Amino acid sequence: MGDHLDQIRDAVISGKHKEIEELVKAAIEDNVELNNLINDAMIAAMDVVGRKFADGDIFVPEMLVSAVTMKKGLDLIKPLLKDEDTQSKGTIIMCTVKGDIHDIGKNLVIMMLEGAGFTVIDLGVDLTVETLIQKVEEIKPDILGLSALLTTTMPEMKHVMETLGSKGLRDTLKVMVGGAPVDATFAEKIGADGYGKDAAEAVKLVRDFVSAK
Ligand code: B1M
Repeated sequence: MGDHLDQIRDAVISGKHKEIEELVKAAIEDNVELNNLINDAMIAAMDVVGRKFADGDIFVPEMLVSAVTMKKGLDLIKPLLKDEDTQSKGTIIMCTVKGDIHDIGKNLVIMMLEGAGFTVIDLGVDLTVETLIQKVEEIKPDILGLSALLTTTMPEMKHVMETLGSKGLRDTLKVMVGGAPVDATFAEKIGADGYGKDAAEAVKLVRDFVSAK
């Protein structure tokens, strides 16, 4: 069991994108818990990659190959997280805010939300507030999820909140924020309705939003 997790973690760290699928398939066949695969192997690997980057031991290209490797692994896990219940529990728009192209965390949150029975519309990364507002007006989701991985893109979340307010779009819309540099204090400060520390907490928060409606 531990072997699988170690091998997958090492493969993501060293960007072995050609080997990752075989490793993940083998772990799934051996009934390794999906939560462990995601948290203890893949996310743990990304933490190491982030530290190596911060220490100057690796650079953007290596970080990118690790990201590609993780995505390939997650793609195999995604279908296994699906809820059998086909009735949607609510609609969520998700995006990474303008200036930020990190999407692994957002995609993971989406996978878990879809697995929990929510309909998720993914608007991608580096999303301008204008496009976002247009989509919120058009789709009228129950919840909007904003992700940011850079300290420099956190102010864009505040900008989005202010724009939603000025357009009168906050009455029925709940807003959840998340991403490594964000915390509950920041969420409260910008007037968001909640903060998801990780994908599991994001699902719990969304369930709370929907049941409070
Ligand atoms: Co970048 N990057 N990166 N990067 N990158 C970080 C974030 C960094 C911390 C690395 C470091 O220095 N240690 C650093 C930011 C520093 C800072 O702002 N303080 C950094 C930097 C500096 C940069 C560039 C500026 C580098 C450069 O060009 N010089 C550049 C910026 C580009 C841009 O966005 N404009 C850049 C680029 C990249 C790549 C493209 C190479 C690649 C991203 C590929 C991709 O996403 N498609 C990349 C990567 C891979 C990382 C690290 C290594 C890993 C991020 C990740 O995927 N983590 C990252 C270091 C790190 O985080 N340890 C780093 C795994 C993922 C599952 O976790 O995204 O935190 P995370 O998501 C979690 C939670 O945060 C939460 O749930 C998820 C699951 O648990 N969550 C939500 C996330 N969103 C949520 C939304 C919610 C709720 C919960 O509700 C809406």
